[in-house]
Amino acid sequence: MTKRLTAGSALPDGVMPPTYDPAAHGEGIVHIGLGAFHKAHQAVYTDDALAAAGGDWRIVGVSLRSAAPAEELSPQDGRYTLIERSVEGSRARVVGSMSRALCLKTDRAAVLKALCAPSTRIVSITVTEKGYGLDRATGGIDPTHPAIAADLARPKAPEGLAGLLVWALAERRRKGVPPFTVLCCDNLPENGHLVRSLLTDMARHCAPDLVEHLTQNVAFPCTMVDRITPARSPDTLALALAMIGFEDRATVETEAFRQWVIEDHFPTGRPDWETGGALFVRDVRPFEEMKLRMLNGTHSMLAYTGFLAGYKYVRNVMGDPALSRLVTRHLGAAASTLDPLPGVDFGLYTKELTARFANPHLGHETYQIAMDGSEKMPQRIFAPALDALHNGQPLDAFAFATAAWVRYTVGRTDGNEAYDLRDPLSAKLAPAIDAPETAATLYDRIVNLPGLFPTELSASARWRSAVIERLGHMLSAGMQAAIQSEVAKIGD
Ligand code: CS2
Repeated sequence: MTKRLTAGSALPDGVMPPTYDPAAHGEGIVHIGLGAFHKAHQAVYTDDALAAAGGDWRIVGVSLRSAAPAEELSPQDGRYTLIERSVEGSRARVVGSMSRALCLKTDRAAVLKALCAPSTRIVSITVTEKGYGLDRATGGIDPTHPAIAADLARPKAPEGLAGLLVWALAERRRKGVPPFTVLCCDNLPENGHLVRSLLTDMARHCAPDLVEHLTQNVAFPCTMVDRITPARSPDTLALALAMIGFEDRATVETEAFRQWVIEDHFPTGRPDWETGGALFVRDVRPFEEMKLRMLNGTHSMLAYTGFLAGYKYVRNVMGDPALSRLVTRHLGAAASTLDPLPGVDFGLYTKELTARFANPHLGHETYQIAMDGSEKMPQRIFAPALDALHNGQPLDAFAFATAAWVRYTVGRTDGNEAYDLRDPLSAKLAPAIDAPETAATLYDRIVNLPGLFPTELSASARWRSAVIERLGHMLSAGMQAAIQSEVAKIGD
């Protein structure tokens, strides 16, 4: 029987082990949201920082609901193989920065203890856009979000992110322990500010005397995070076994590229993440806008069009000449809405993104990116569309992406096969309606859902007709035909 990867496993040549002794370093970070992205990104930067500069910064990984990540990692002493896949080939390294993996549901006492420990100086988060329970319209909590509702009802036994962090910050204050820094690593605009406003509102409801402490004494640096990390497949597990000679149920595959831009505001210290290439800046916002609009916006556009055109992976979309032209157009349109960013060449960034999307070794599914559109479209597509409207720039690329998303919410392919929308707003986006809708009625119903579209954008007649015309074509002629006629509009 193949042995499982552990701290004691002798790794073959060519597989990079931790170049430091992980056990000699204490814990300093609790990370909430133990998914593939954290394991491919922040945990790797921390691994590099521990190797280069040391410090007690190992990570206690926590998932809120699923026991699977901890079940995978714990028998492996927190170790896992990171496989970087690029045109140059695949490289494997074993990451040692995760000291323990826990699940709030099953290891509650240990999680709460770690959150209150004076040694915990940072709590970082990747729970995806929908995990926060944020009401976009108010910037506060969404009381209908299941975890927020549960925590409002029982604030002393929190289950969700906002309730848990408010509880932990209150406990630390009661015990005279300095607050930890809250580091949001999800693809949200001004993510630190959003989480501060979420926690402050949560505190208003369940710990009013904490509000001032939260706003005055807790740091919420904003960050831009980037590394394309597909969901693990059976092939990933087989590749890890072939590369390291041990069974690794916690392995993760990703691209070679990675980027992390962080606001340097860590009152209780931080690892030397710059040793792994992180960039510390005063204002993350322009980097964040660039990445959300160019990388993520184009991702969403190509996911809806590509999925409906029958393409499973992003790399297949890039192999379609018509779609790849629409990708280039979208990148250009998104870049035109950005203010110049000293030291960054948007043209070069476009080239890099195109090559990253085309990576022939990554199995990044269009269906994975298509998930949670209602949580992603506002910052990726509607915000730059509004800027383009203000600037008098063409709306075509954003209108096309929006039409593709609205088309996707119908939940049936052009061949009439049903698929699951996987969106927290599924019930509202695709309610049971007897008669098929026209492009106009479908669009109008969705544009009027509260909190999704900026009002100025939805009120624009130019925008409305640009979306409806394209949506009508997608519904009547199918996605393949709509792609062709969109390309014909670009000209040479
Ligand atoms: C993607 C992102 O699934 C998605 O919505 O756009 O996860 C993307 O791969 C990452 O943000 C890349 O850093």
